[in-house]
Amino acid sequence: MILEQFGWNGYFEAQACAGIPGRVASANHGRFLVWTANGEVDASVSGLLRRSSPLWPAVGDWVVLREGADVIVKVLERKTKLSRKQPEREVREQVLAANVDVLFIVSGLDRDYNERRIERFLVIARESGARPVVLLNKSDLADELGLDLAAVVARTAALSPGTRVVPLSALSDHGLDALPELVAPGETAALIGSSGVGKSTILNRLLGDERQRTNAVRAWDSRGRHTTTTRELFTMPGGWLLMDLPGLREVQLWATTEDLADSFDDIKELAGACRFRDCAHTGEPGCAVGAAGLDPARLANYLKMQGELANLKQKIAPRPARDNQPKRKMTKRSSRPHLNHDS
Ligand SMILES: Nc1nc2c(ncn2[C@@H]2O[C@H](COP(=O)(O)OP(=O)(O)O)[C@@H](O)[C@H]2O)c(=O)[nH]1
Ligand SMILES: [Mg+2]
Ligand SMILES: [Zn+2]
Repeated sequence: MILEQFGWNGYFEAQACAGIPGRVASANHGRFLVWTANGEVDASVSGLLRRSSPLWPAVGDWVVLREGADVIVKVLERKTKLSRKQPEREVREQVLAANVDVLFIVSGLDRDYNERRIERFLVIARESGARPVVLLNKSDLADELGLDLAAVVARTAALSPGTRVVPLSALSDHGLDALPELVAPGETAALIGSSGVGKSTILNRLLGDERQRTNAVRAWDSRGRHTTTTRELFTMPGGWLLMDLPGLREVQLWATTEDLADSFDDIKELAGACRFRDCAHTGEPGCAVGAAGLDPARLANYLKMQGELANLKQKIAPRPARDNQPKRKMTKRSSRPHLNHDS
């Protein structure tokens, strides 16, 4: 069955309902390129879904189209969901991608390499439910940059014990063979990282002959005008799928403090031995975390993200209703979020 080539499985089958199932291969200003068993459809979202559903389709989503119309009437429950806090003042979740099984966190070994950013992406991955793999691209530049590649790999691996770190060079094809082995047929992987780290180059190399498929595709904008957009989801030789996400330099967390703690196993374990149960690990007497001699930058990054998440939790906590307060004037909601390029 062709849908299986797009990642369809029992999890989604169990939710199927009347209509035509399809997978969102790209999302662009309220228009969605949807793969169905009968081919590609350029779809919009039904008025009812727009008004009533908290789920707005994201790339990777399985959706249901109304029979005979290019309209999405339902978004199936997601297996995993990659989110960040929308980079605006409003405290809202932005789903970057849905149903990703493996998250390739890509760094360039040139100026982009930043352990703190990798730690942040690891928390995002933890929250999403996808298995993270760290890719250190542009290994061909290591000599030129005076880097000891093995040492950088070891340092990166120490950020998250158990997480695979793969050095590679998309330019010279070196190390790329490791990637397909990390994703089972029918599974979906996604490439995330700053702009310029080589995500599209990696995708093109893995596609081989089919590399022209990364070219822009024709699509329609929200006013029905013809535009071009970039496809985001690709079927790969070997039967897996790969998603190329736009460059994200800044990722504000949309996660819980538990996701953070799980992502920093070392700190979590040490914290159990702190004298005070609510120790903040900022110089308290008997602090086992402070005494352990961790990399201060790693601890500082942990504490920074912890502060960010505490703040987020406070902001999204529902405020107690007060009947005697004057009703707030309704303000027009901004249009639904779409994935914007940050860098
Ligand atoms: N030296 C070197 N350059 C690379 C490598 N991979 C990608 N690049 C270059 O990095 C630049 C950005 O690549 P691109 O794939 O567009 O990055 P993206 O923004 O993450 O999609 C391009 O000029 C690529 O040729 C690599 O392995 N080694
Ligand atoms: Mg790109
Ligand atoms: Zn402590």
